[in-house]
Amino acid sequence: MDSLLFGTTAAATTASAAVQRTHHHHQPILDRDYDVLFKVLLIGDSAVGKTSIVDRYTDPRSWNPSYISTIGVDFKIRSFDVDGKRIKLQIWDTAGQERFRSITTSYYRGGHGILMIYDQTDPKSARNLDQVWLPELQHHCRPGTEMVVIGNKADLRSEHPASAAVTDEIVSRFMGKLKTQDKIGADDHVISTSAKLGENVDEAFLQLVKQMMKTHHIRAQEMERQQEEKKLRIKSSRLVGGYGTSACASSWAAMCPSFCTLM
Ligand SMILES: Nc1nc2c(ncn2[C@@H]2O[C@H](COP(=O)(O)OP(=O)(O)OP(=O)(O)O)[C@@H](O)[C@H]2O)c(=O)[nH]1
Ligand SMILES: [Mg+2]
Repeated sequence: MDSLLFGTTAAATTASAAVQRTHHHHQPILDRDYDVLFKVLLIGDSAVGKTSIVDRYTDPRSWNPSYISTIGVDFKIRSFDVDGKRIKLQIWDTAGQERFRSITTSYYRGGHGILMIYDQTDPKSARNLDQVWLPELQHHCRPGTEMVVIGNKADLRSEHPASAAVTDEIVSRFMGKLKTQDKIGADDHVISTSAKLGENVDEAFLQLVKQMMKTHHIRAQEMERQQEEKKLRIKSSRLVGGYGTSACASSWAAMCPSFCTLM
């Protein structure tokens, strides 16, 4: 009787430990504070206002008129809801200075979306979209990375009308090129922001989120389809005794490597 009791208790303890382990194993997924995680990168020449834009976006009251050049990469977070889904943005604010290039480009690969930024009164920053930033992006980003072009410092246009006109000209040629190469949609246009006045900053991020959501949605559907196929394969493999599940799972992960970060 004693041993039976003892046995039962021991079994119960083991079972509850197993439950706890299972529970513990699943906890990080249940406790996560988002449905979708997007990694967003800001790129563009030094001093175009990347850090000012991120600061405005993550803290609406922030504005710093003095220029403190970013060293390497900075990192900020903002979460919000879209269509009942909790979206979390991991924002990587890269340094524009060339000496940090090897550090900053190592972040491109993990990005789901890119904000490409120039200064509306600095023709050189616009020329470099084509000469520096697009090649960097093509070289280091995953295919399918979403992109939005931002013209910052809209508030300075009236002070520098001549350079603003030259910059506009360069950018419209660049946008034309992106469209013909299908890098952006036919209706996509430059978003004009002023980090100083806090104008259009939220809209710029929202535009990118919309584009990333579309891609995400397509990926999610594709995953569901593949999962269904996998179930069918497992069923049929039980019948014929073929296919290992783990082989299916790993080829599935290889086909969609970025999905772990999305879901
Ligand atoms: N007038 C005006 N000034 C701006 C605006 N955005 C940024 N600035 C100023 O431009 C300077 C450079 O801004 P940052 O945000 O540091 O530029 P950055 O692109 O992060 O530069 P790096 O970190 O070197 O790549 C700072 O003095 C900002 O205050 C804007 O919309 N209007
Ligand atoms: Mg910066």
